[in-house]
Amino acid sequence: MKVYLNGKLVDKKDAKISVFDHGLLYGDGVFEGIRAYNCLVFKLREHIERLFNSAKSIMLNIPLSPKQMTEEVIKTLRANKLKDAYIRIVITRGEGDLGLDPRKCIGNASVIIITDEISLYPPQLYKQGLKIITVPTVRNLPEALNPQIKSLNYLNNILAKIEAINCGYQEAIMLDSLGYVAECTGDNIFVVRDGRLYTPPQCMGTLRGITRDTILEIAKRLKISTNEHVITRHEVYISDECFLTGTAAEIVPVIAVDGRIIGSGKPGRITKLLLKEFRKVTKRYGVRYKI
Ligand code: PXG
Repeated sequence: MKVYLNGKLVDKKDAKISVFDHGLLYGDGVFEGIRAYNCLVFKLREHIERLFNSAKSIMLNIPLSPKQMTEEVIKTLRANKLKDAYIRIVITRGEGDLGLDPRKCIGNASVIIITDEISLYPPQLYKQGLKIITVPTVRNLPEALNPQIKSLNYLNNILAKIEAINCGYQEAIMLDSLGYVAECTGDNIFVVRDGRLYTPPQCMGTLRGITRDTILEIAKRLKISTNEHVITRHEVYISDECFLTGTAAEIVPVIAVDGRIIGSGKPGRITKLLLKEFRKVTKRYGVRYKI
């Protein structure tokens, strides 16, 4: 496997950065998780835009233009001869001293692009659906660390994931500081009630997911009513359908939340329709490449 590291394609074993990198010492950096489907990088422009926005917000200068970043992603995919892939872009503050001050990070930010086979949830999960719970760890407050910044500091989500795993679940709902449903540890959440689609607005503790946006676009095209609206746990419990969205997971049906069975206890009709349409869309929008 070849990894892109600061302008060079290096072997996996040589893809190393300094222990003084502030990405490691403080989680000071940003990232994106992207997917390629059959030589099409799905919504690469949107992912790169979000990456640059995350970086701007933390005053991290990415030493490439968005166009160059696009080219380097494609170069890395081609070097690994991957038609289908999970792509991780990581930008770290770079090598500094043992203090927080980012000005002490000499040289450029580090740019890492890893492309790998996708590790998918097992297919039966999409047929059977997932049971999830709400966990005590609330999502980061936007006024403290805005969830729109995809920073290298994911401990908030990892703590919630640990709580879910400790209780025997794979995924968890995180609430915002007011107790409304924010999102899951690595996915956005949707509910369906009376044929209408609801998802929390991006302003509280919710990342504006690219899969989330895609589902909203598809639903509008299919004339399904969409509402970006605060959601309580009660509204999740009494929903007809519930599903999660994310680049890695795509659309995962949820069949129980905190012990309450959702709808019929099986993946819902609208969920299945949106998953089918989503898979079509992943063949259409993005940047194509040849290997
Ligand atoms: N919310 C959070 C907190 C995320 O990290 C999403 C929603 C979905 O966004 P996209 O743009 O992918 O539709 C994410 C996605 C994982 C994993 O292993 C997921 C994400 C990041 C890192 C790992 O599931 N981000």
